[in-house]
Amino acid sequence: MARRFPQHLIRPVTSLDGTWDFAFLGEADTDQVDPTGIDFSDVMAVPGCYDATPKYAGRRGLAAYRTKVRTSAGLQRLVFDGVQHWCRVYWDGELIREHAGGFTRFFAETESAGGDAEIVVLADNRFDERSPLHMEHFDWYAYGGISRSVELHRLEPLHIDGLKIDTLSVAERRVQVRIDYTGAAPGSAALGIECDGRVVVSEPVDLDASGSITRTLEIPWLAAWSPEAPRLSTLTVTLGVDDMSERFGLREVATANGRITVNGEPVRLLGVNRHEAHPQFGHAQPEALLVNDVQQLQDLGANFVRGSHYPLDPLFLDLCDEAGIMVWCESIGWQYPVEHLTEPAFVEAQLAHIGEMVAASQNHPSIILWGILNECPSWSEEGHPVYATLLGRLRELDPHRPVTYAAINAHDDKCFDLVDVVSANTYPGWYFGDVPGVPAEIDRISARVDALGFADKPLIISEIGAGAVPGWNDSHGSLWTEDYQAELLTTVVDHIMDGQDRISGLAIWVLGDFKTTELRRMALTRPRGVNDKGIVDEYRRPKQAFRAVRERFRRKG
Ligand code: ADA
Repeated sequence: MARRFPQHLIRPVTSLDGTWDFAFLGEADTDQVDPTGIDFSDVMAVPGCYDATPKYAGRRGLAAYRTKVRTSAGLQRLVFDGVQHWCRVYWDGELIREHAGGFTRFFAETESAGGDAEIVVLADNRFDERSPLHMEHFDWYAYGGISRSVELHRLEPLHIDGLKIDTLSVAERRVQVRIDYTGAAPGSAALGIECDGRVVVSEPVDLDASGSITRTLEIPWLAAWSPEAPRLSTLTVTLGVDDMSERFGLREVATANGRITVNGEPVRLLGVNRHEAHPQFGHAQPEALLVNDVQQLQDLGANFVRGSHYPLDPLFLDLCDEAGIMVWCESIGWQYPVEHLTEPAFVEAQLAHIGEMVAASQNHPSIILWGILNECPSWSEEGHPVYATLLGRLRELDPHRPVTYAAINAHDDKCFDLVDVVSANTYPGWYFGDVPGVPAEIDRISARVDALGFADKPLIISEIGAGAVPGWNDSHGSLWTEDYQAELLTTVVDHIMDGQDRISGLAIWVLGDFKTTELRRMALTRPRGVNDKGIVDEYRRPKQAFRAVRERFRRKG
């Protein structure tokens, strides 16, 4: 995978990134497709999104990818970092995995006798009941394809499935390490744990049916991770003859007295929302682009980014860990209707997706907040139990990070009792009111949240912004001009930085422009078919607002 450190030095791993055989099957009925009989007449980059390429731009339907591998006999694990947005995986014609969700890592496993094998992936970007997490009305274009890296791992019968490192105490440099494994129980194996190349544990362990080993360790040379000094450590586990490494940072996140704290210090989050989209690559984010985005966040003076509205690329998170940029990482969602939100199949799919999100991202110290369901019916009575279930699962999986969601209407929300941090999206001066009214609306939200009884919870303005057609200005400072957007955002930033103490965080909507759904109703309010509330355009060229916000973030930060 494109990461900033190797995860396996012993386990044989082959990157399958490259150019795969490809066929666009369009409206084909997936159940009728014989994976061994496909006419692969084309090629496609992996990672990549087929419907972002000139030949298949905008096409919805089934697509087939094929590659060949040579393996030694034994258990094989294909690791997919993300396939959009529903897929089936075949190994030599045999179905070994089905997956929905797009933005999360999953495995496909099989036993092989060794030798040459053919892998076929059927990827589908249509909106139907197999993909309950995706809906066509979302305000972003849902690209299809194998959008993140793919690897082949040769597994030993006893192998590590996951490694979770939690800070228990920064002051005492104490962490808890959980190793999830499969195989060889009952029995025993040699366990080794090294941190930054120094041995911490070397002992035999008994393996049992629980499939996990937990150790609490005090590691005296660990230094705290903070946004100002983002120090990282690498922990390597060997179990039998398998290994896995993870990078982590010693840090505690909490909430106290209406503030988010990192290592006990209150932090003020200043940043932007960010979509993983590009006109030429869709959701596949080349390394150069991820480096670009992080550089741009740093240039802006931002210390915070909200991953809107789905789990983020693992390399982007690595880069945020290194840059000390704090991250809100959320599950996929955008204004699901109540009937959809309360469907048992949808809730099950969200739970699986949340599990995958946490498993893939939990060791990144940059992630200081987990979120769910952007602008969904947290305003409804029916929504409350669903929010309780999903946020409850997040807390169960990770009791060490605060949880939140972005409310569409903070004045009338019914689920703030369930979160650690209250977050409100609002568009004064854009969808309602005018620029001079912006500070008052922010104050009204703060007052309302307090009046609802949540004055002790930190409050984030999780979206606020205005559209600006890149390069467009007129002498009136009209809507859609860069002037108007810059004026609105400077009003927001000045008020939050100088006039308001209640707000703990600001995520401007949005870092970069991005293509939205082709649905007419939405496209008609999105010039160029693009959500152009970016402070840089879709090719990351700064608009006037970028410079105006930068000046303030830098001065005030
Ligand atoms: C909402 C939503 C964003 C985007 C934004 C907008 O707040 O959460 O995804 O659609 O509105 O541009 O209108």
